[in-house]
Amino acid sequence: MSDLVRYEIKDGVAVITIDNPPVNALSPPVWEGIDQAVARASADPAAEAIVLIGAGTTFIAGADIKVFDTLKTREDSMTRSAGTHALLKRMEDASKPLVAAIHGNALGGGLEVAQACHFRVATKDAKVGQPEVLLGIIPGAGGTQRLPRLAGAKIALEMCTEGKPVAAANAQAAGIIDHIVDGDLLAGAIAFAKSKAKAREIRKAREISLTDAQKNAGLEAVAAARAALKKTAKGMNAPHAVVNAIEAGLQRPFDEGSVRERELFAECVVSTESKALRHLFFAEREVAKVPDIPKDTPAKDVKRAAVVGAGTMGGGIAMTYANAGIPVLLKDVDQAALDRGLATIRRNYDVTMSKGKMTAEQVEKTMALITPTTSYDGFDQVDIVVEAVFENMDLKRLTFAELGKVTRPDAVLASNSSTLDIDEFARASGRPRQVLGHHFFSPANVMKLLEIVRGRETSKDVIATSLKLAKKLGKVGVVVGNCFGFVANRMLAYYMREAYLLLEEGASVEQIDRVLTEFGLPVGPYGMQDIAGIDVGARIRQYLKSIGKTRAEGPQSDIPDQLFEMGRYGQKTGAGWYKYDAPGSRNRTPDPLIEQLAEQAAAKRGIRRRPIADEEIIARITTALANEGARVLEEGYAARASDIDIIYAYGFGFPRHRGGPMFYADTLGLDTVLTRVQEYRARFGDYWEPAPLLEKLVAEGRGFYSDAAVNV
Ligand code: 3H9
Repeated sequence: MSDLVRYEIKDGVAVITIDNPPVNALSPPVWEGIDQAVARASADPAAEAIVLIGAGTTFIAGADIKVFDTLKTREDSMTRSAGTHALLKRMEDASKPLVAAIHGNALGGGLEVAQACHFRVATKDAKVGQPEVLLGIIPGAGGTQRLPRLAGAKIALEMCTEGKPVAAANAQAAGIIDHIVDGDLLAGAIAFAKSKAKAREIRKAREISLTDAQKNAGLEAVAAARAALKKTAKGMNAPHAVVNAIEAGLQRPFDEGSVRERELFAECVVSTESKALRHLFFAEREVAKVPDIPKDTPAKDVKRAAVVGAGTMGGGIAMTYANAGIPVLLKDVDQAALDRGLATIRRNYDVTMSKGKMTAEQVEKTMALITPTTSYDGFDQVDIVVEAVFENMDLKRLTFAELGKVTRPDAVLASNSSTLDIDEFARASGRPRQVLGHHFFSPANVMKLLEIVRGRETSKDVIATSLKLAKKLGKVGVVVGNCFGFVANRMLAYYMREAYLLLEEGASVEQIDRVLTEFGLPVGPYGMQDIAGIDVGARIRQYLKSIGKTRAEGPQSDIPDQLFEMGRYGQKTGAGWYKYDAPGSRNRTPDPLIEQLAEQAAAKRGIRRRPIADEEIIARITTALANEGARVLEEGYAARASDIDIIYAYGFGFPRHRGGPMFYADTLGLDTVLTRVQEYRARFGDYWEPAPLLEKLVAEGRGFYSDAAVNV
């Protein structure tokens, strides 16, 4: 038997322990070990029942995701799944009660293994789920067939299409878990198994037959799920595939439904969508491993924090700390500014409460962690200060000089600047080793990305502390270098440049936004600007002009500044790239004025506006991102292409099923991307210049991801 699966007899029960750290993933030897152990227990006269349990902190977090890379074709997958299905049937046919004892997580294949057991017991803090859809696949080990039989189609559909884990108590109410164990899980599971042996009770999920009424209700739930996915799963296949598999299970006998599941799983596992999502799964875990920051670098536990500036960003950052249970001082220059900031925070929490995501008591408790102040009193007690004052170099320098005096020498001093040079603040503070950027994305309490910007002298401890803190704050922290705009906004400038130029050349604001949302972005570039505020970008441009810089190479459109001068700041003023019903409203309509401005801009540039195909919009915008991403990489401002993909997935909602701008470029083939850059250079001018890294990779026949398993 494999070392990863142990077998022992305890109190007359065969205990099978899966011990494959860190999460007991089902690699082929684990599957094999479980199969052999169950067969042995069935034949073992010393065992009256069988318990399957996980060693360490969890039951089973699913199939080993890396193994999917070895499935190159649908046929590979069909063969492998047929083996897995047969194995689970053998388990289910065990001659003695077989009980899954669940703690931590039973996810994906882990929950499917548990469903093939006769009973499931769990600790009260355990969670169960079918998150496969988040990896672009569907449950492939019988989950689409057994789960609806155990929990009903409606719950199965919810769990399989959303992928969210379910708490033990809810899983018990749904019929997935039979018993919650209070106290020692193994002892409770053994006692439960013995009671079932005594009662000679064995329950096979695959043999549960649904009544006609249950089937009909299930088919109604299928139709409702399909309708909902039209909105939520645009451009994705796996959520639809999982509905089809569950539907097949409602219409056909178990074995036939299982064949359909295998077919659908096989289509999904070799798809680009799944490769992209698997890529992001590992990329997200990779970001925390910074090449020159060893794992044992001391990282401080942040227990108290302060935020300077109670504006939109500062308030959102204070909420982020409070939400994580960290007391935070929130400083602004006067009481009026603080009152405004706190009122916004209160409004945000009220919205959360109205959605049922927080109780009134939780809101009060969380808000009590935010202490407003107009002075630096108490700053000598905090482990970190996040500066979120107005984006102005002099003001920020002054703030850092003050922070250098009022905080402890070991306090981390972070700036939320989105564009300014971190090293300038570091110098001003007099403690450059303690200074770095913590670039949050708006709204800071919602967006998961945190760019951790490394200054010239930032110490490794401060970076390690920031990475640990990001996790505690529920953010994905990505370490980036201190270039202009860092990584996210530097690349965004090229994305926006193309969006503006496409408008001037003949596309409309509505077309560009529609094409990009169809591509999978939550909002197009113009809608995004109207939300973020056209004034924000305009003020940054004004500042850059004053120091002789621009955000991106090439021609710059005047239209954004024209809108700014007209006071059209976006949603908040009731007009921007679109017209809105009223200031603050989201109800928008196209505005013919923008067409006029585009006509004027085109005339000024001496170009004739033309109809632009949707494909050109996607091609230009994604090529601009990949080309600039390549520059960021070769200049060393991002450690890995996958860090850029994470930044775009979490910072701008780049469609996850496309894997991020760098992965997407690889799916097209970098030769195609390079050809496009060359073609655009010939058509539009020298500002389209291939990044040397792009040329080098193409010459070497490589992609951004040299690992062939990731390449598609
Ligand atoms: C599936 O089951 C398909 C089935 O239908 C069967 C078909 C036949 N495989 O996240 P963490 C690694 S699909 C391989 O940092 P946490 C992870 O990469 C699967 N590796 O910990 C990391 O490695 P490293 C369905 C895995 O405590 C380490 O474990 N299941 C897997 O924050 C720690 O992970 C899922 O989608 C895996 N399945 O969160 C669940 N899982 O240290 C995926 C983890 O080298 N997993 N690793 O960076 C999770 O959601 C989280 O890992 C979990 C723990 C919640 C379990």
